[in-house]
Amino acid sequence: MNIMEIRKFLNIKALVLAVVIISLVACEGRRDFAPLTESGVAIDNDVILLVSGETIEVSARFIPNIYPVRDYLWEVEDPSVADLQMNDDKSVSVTATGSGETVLKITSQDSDEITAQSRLKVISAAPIDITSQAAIAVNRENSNGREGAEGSPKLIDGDLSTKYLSPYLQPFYVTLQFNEAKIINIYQFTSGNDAPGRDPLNWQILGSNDGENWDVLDERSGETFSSRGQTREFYFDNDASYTYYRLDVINNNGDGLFQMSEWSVYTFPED
Ligand SMILES: [Ca+2]
Repeated sequence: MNIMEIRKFLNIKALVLAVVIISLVACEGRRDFAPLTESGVAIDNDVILLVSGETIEVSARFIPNIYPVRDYLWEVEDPSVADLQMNDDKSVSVTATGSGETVLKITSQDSDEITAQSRLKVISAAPIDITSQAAIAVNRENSNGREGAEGSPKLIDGDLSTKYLSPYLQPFYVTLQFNEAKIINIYQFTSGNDAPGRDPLNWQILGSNDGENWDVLDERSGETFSSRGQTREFYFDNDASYTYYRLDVINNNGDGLFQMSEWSVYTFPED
């Protein structure tokens, strides 16, 4: 390198340095937006139901939907009901230990206002299927009659491969009657083997002790089944016992027929 070349090199270095300094200053001046952090958190389940001894993973959803920047703490109000194990991805593993009801809560450690909670209900043993104790009645029977291959008793025969099929016209309801009043807390629906348009879409579950006066116990809308023969479970709050439970199918999924393979109902064990 001769002297001219060295001078040229030094000048270039000075020029590069100047550009870098100017750029940094300019950037600093432009940085008038806050870095993106979560402004909210949500838990999708309103109620989480567990049998004592079970573990499930619960994830929070952050708003906006970014990888969370803040630190979070998961807690249960009553630690005798469940143990928590926090995971690196900010989810939590919840292990039911006792029984009863408590609140599961996630809170940002930077801000008390960024918080969400779910009810956590723990039952001491598995729910009990009492479907076989019920008699079924419908207001729309299969065209081949109650005892036909797709008559209404096929809805509660415990066999997922048989179904109840009938014309769908409003009003449309199916009633289960028990010999003595029962408290039902959970039900399952199993979709039919074909034609998703015949599935229930919007419905209510009602309870009665005289078959005339009904209390609405659960209401669902826009529920769909992602596959044929799929069993979906629904939990609802109920402390009252009823001899009649009724399913009102407010809308099916658009077909002129209704079908479902199974409707089963469950009660909680006595603690
Ligand atoms: Ca069946």
